[in-house]
Amino acid sequence: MPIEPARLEMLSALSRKVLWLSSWTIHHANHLRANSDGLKVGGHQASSASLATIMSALYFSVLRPQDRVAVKPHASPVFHAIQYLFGHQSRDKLENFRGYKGAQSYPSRTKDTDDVDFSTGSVGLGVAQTLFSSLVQDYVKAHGWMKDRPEGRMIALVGDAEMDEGNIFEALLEGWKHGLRNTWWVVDYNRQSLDAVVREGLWEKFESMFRNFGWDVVIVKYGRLMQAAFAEPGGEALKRWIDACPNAMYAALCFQGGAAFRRHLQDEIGDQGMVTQLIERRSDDELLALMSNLGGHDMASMVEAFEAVDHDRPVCFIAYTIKGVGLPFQGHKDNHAGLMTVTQMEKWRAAQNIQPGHEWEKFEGLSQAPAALEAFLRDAPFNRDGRRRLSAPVIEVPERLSFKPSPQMATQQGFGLVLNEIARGDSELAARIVTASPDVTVSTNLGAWVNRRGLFARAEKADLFRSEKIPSTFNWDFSPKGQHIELGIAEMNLFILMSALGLSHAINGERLLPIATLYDPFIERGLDALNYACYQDARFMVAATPSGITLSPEGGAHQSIATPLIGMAQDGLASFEPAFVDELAVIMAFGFAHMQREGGEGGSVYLRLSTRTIEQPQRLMTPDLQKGITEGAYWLRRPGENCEAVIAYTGAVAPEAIEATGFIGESRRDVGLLAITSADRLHAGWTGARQLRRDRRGLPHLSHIEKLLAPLPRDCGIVTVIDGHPATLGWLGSVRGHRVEALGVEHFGQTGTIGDLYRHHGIDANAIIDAAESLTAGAPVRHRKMAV
Ligand SMILES: Cc1ncc(C[n+]2csc(CCOP(=O)(O)OP(=O)(O)O)c2C)c(N)n1
Ligand SMILES: [Mg+2]
Repeated sequence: MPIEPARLEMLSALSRKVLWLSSWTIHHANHLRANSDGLKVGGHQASSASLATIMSALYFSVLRPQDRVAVKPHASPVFHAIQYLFGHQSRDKLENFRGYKGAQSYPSRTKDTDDVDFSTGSVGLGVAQTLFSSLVQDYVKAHGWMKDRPEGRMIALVGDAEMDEGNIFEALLEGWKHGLRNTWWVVDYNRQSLDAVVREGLWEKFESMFRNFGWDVVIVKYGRLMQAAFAEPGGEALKRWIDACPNAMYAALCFQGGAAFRRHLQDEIGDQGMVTQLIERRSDDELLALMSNLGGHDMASMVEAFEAVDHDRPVCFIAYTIKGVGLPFQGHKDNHAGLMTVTQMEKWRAAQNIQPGHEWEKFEGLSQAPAALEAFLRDAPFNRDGRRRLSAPVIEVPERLSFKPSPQMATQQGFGLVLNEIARGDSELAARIVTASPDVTVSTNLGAWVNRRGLFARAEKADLFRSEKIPSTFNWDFSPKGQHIELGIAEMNLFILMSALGLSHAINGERLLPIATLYDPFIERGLDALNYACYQDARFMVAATPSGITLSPEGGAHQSIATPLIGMAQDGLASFEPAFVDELAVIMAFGFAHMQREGGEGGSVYLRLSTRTIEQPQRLMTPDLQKGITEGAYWLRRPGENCEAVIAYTGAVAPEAIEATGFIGESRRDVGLLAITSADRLHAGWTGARQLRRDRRGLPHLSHIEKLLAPLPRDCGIVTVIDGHPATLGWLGSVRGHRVEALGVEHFGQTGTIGDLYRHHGIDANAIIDAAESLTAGAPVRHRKMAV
């Protein structure tokens, strides 16, 4: 349906204002902000301008409150300008764009205050997140939790060069497998990347690819002026010329202006009567206006294209645009970091009837009545429900999670056992857990959980092996009530799905407790997505297993060395590496609660687990022990007053640490054994305590690790040992000034038995004994472990 003229007029006026405000925001940050440190910020004016019309069409007219948008990183100023017009963004924050506590360079859910749906910045991730958010919405709906809330559309505004990011393709395939709905991707087809002009004919590749994955494709190439001109005599020839013009040439002519277009058209089309007249009828300015009237800059074309969609199939819009449209560097291949000069800005300001000093006035220079514009904004469907960020009650977590114990177990096995116990019950916790795994469901011990809770799909699909009565350990039935989402082997997808699931409370108003399982080394494959999930404060649990060189026979390729450091360094992620299953059960209970804590208190959880079967301690889980486990450490053998050496270990090397402690104890007066369940929480506690003390707020505050190490004499040595990078625990010596020998793995591994590899990398009992010996005075330790 053609858009009504009155609405079109309002939208066009607001879109001009958005272009102005977004450009002014950047200009202000670069040229006018007081106390500027002299750094130019660049990088936004041209890239933002591309999307001013499309985003105005969406936010001021097409979007509904339940729709969620991932905005291309460099369109952040456009987003903020729109929110400013809505009254959701302050002038102060715009004036302070990219400054301390100002509006963010790239839209940020957590740092911005104007209702960003998805944080973007690392190109590609936000795009895929819309797809997974749509799957999550389907999950919530299939489980009967949508109530009367309407389905939202998940929309991404995508740069054309952004489409190079591989994670987008991975997501497309996954979306196809799951019958994706309600997803729109709008490609800003300005045919420019950061460095240069993109390849010819890219749109055809996009079109066939999207269609191949079951998407509708809508190409919005020509604006209304163009369409009208094509209908004039000679218009066909003009259209042919536009279609044949190479991207770089079109961009260059947009930069050069109307006279250049005229020269080129005349040279290339020659004197062909009607088309020549068509061109001659227009002044240089009119000709430029015509040639830059691509679909993505034409409000009517965009609104009509969006509103024509009357189904829930996924749609890719390819909207032709000009990078930097309307600005002096439009189309220039170097314009990504281009900034308008003060003189250019002055000229543009005057041309728009904006008086000096009135640059931030919302409706300055527009001919429409301010009250009418105000009313139009107020009545925008997008604003109908007020606050769009939802919340959900906390799901109760039992104080303790149980599992069926055995004397010998591995933490990976324990993880499966704990989940199996949860799955057997009918708690709210059990109902809200949703698991996902990139083709390693069974090999990470999720099998028992999946057998009980089933796989998720919108349509029922029975396990054929079961219906054919062929014996199989696993029940692979799909249903809308299933609680496991099986993914293909793409760890990026796994973490983006975690991000989408882990924001369900805020997006769908229904809390989910997502758990991902994967092999520990492949965390690195999905690391940027994991980082972004944490950055936008999504809440989930990652069980990564097997880890380290302990998976020994599987070889060097699957061994993870850096992941303990990643776990420590990743903001928003509390990482744990328990040695025993009773510790793991405590950590998982803590984790489910931690995932639901508000604000800076909570976060996501990373469990680095192992397939190594080790002897389990038979002990009572006291509150003290529980507290030690969640805070990161406890004494497995408490040191006496004259302690000479402490062995501090993490994870699967527990048997070596225990054994070495026994040997050292024969020759040293007093040896302590410190079990470290979370280097991350210990370190964070220590940093936090120092900060508190510096702030001098309240009484002197000691962190958990400071308290644990306090009784040690000054000359006591500490040997740390972990199947991971030694720096993970190496810092322990700085806590109270003890000498440390940090053992760990620093090189890609060999294949072999655990014994071979621990010896090779120097994390076996004898290496621990050697290290303790070198740190302490006295005769050599009498006994060593015999080679087997
Ligand atoms: C993962 C990642 N790599 C690199 C960048 C740096 N970068 C920002 S935008 C951009 C490309 C811009 O091209 P396009 O997506 O077409 O957007 P346009 O500026 O044309 O609107 C690049 C390489 C980034 N933000 N994220
Ligand atoms: Mg581009």
